[in-house]
Amino acid sequence: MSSRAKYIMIGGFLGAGKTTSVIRLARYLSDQGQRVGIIMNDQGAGLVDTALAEANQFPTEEISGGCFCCRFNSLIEAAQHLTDDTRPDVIISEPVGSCTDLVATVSLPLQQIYGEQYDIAPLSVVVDPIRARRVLGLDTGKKFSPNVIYIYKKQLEEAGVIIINKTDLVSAEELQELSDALEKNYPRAKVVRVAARHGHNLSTWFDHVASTSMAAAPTMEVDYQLYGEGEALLGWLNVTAQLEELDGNEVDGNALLQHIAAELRSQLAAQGAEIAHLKMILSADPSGLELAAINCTRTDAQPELSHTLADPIDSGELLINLRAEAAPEVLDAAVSAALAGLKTQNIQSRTTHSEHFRPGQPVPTHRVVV
Ligand SMILES: Nc1nc2c(ncn2[C@@H]2O[C@H](COP(=O)(O)OP(=O)(O)O)[C@@H](O)[C@H]2O)c(=O)[nH]1
Ligand SMILES: [Mg+2]
Repeated sequence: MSSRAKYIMIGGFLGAGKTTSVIRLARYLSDQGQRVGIIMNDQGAGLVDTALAEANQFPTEEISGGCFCCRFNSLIEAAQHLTDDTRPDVIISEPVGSCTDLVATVSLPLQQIYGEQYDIAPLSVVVDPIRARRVLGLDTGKKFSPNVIYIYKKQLEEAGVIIINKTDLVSAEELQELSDALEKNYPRAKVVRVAARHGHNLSTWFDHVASTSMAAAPTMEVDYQLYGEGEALLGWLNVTAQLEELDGNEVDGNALLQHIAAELRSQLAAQGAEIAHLKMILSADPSGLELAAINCTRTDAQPELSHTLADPIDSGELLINLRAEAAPEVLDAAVSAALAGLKTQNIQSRTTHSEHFRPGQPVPTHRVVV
């Protein structure tokens, strides 16, 4: 085996299934005896994804407060930390779901500057089939604004592999139609179909990225003004709160998460805000190993628990990451109201971290033009 670490980046829009896939791939490769490290990236701090990767006990670094492309040196430092700690054979990274131009600003600079240390895999771009069908005009339904869709399509354009995830959510005909449209519009990419959460059909994709290096291709054109405007339409919110049942009675943490998600969803729907990804974790203990997690990836989708707590709790830490097409203040108001409303259930919420913002204009550290 080469002494270079493999660098595998799994991109795709918010909510597509990147984190689920990153954790699946980490497990797949570590079962084959490879040492794996993970790098998570987000615009804010306090990440549900990092907590999930750590709960799976993989060495994980988090780059927060900006994306890989704009914080390239932080990415190198994170990779170096992993190398110092565990000498991984493979580094799997998840970029921010509203980022594009990753080949020119991350993969190629890594290859050109650090090519002796890293072997760069083709860029994977994961899509949710319901979202992708709407974006490609195969279905009607609530969509993002054109500038956000510009980013979505740019993500597809630079993909080496397009992964249609969540195949369990659409019919065989819908899947075929989407797959045909993707192959026609993005002929450079290999298109695969998986259900990451269920572990279906992952090995073709995983073996491909683990064994192949990124192919040379002309740099994609990107209008950074449109891209920046698209990102700025998305509001981001991260909140951490300590929850406590005031009489010390135990409550069902899974039902509590579902209640908070339903409240948030109905408030955002009333504001016409399209949810890109709402994810929340309720941890029962400081180790972060016992947790419940819930996700909602469209305003018209039901929130779903992906991890559940086995036992009732009398207190816990709630982590909320919300990304939606709405002003950040709208997200903050919805979350504040949902948390204050817990009083009716005799639950006190004390916020310990709170930030809401729009991502700033992307200014990549490097941009390699081929
Ligand atoms: N139905 C279904 N849901 C999935 C599948 N893979 C992931 N999800 C769900 O999609 C949501 C978003 O997943 P996540 O990995 O956090 O997406 P990310 O934002 O791209 O990192 C979570 O609720 C996942 O459980 C799948 O194969 N089928
Ligand atoms: Mg994620």
